[in-house]
Amino acid sequence: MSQPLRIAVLPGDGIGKEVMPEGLKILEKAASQFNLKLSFEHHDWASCDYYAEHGQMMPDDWKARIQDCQALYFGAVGWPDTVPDHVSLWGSLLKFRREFDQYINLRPVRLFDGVPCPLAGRKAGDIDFLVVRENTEGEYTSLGGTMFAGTEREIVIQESVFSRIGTDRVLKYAFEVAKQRARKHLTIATKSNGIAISMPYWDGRAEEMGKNYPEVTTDKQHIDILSARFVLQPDRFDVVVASNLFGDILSDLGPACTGTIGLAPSGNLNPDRLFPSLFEPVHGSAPDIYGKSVANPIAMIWSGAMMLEFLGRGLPQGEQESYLKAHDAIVKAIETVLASGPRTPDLGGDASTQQLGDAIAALI
Ligand code: GGG
Repeated sequence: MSQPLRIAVLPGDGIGKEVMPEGLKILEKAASQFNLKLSFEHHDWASCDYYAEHGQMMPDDWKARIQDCQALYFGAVGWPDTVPDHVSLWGSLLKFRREFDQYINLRPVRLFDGVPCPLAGRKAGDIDFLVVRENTEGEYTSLGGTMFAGTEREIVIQESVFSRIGTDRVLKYAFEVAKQRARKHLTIATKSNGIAISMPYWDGRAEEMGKNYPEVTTDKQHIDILSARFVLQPDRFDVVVASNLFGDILSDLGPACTGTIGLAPSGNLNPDRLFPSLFEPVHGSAPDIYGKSVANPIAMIWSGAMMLEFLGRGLPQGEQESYLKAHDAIVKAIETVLASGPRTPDLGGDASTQQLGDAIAALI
């Protein structure tokens, strides 16, 4: 039998600290029910509280502390009252994504039975797609600078980076994922009319990559109309591949169209190397609701299920099944609770974060 899977637990900031215990509650229940071998290692850094004490988001040896873990289970980052958002993000989450080369950010978008949909006439099953977000380059770079600061001639430049390797690998992954799905359709998010160097390049690489996947149909949509169609015609999407910034925006907009961003999970993955990957809710630290125990824990819990599935697939054949079953059981429990169980305020109910976590745990 393999060694226990080592999981670094990093709640981070704000509601990350409230939803994390619910995520762990579910993982521990799943581990006992399905005989999984999980070992949790708890860390209080990668947080603005840590910054307040140490003047940086993470200890100098952060990488050594976690690089032998198979996954990072991450809550949320950001507390703008004390640390500017770009400092907290670049000092933690973006370091993980880059240093561990987690070049895929996989973000499922799904309308569940029982969740009031803000789009008229949609029911469960109508919206079920994946956003594949490029996760290590694109518009998220620290390349650029300022000249003549503080004067009338002030200039601020920030570069985007679209490397051939970076572009091809995210497109390849998106085509592979689309190929395995029933509809086999990939939408390529672009803005090649306005962003006239990097986006035509992105489109051209997509066209080239598509030649290897004749079974996958594609369409290319400018990000503005694509966003409108997320709202007006979400059922037309199957897999959407997008650059770092476009993917970030789409993967908040998509879940908002399915009722609440409080459900949206994500996996930051390196599909070639498998470990360490990072699983986190799409939502941030939500300072406005922190401390009230009203945050929806489902995004954190579903991210945990994604983690079990991803890690399970990396295990020897005989050990995979229990991890995949645990994933399915957690998703089923989420479906059941959303259909008829307690609800947090974002879903129109008055249940607490803990009550929702308890209800899901009871079904596993
Ligand atoms: N749990 C995710 C989180 O804390 N996100 C904060 C955020 O602003 N992320 C930006 C990004 O994913 O690019």
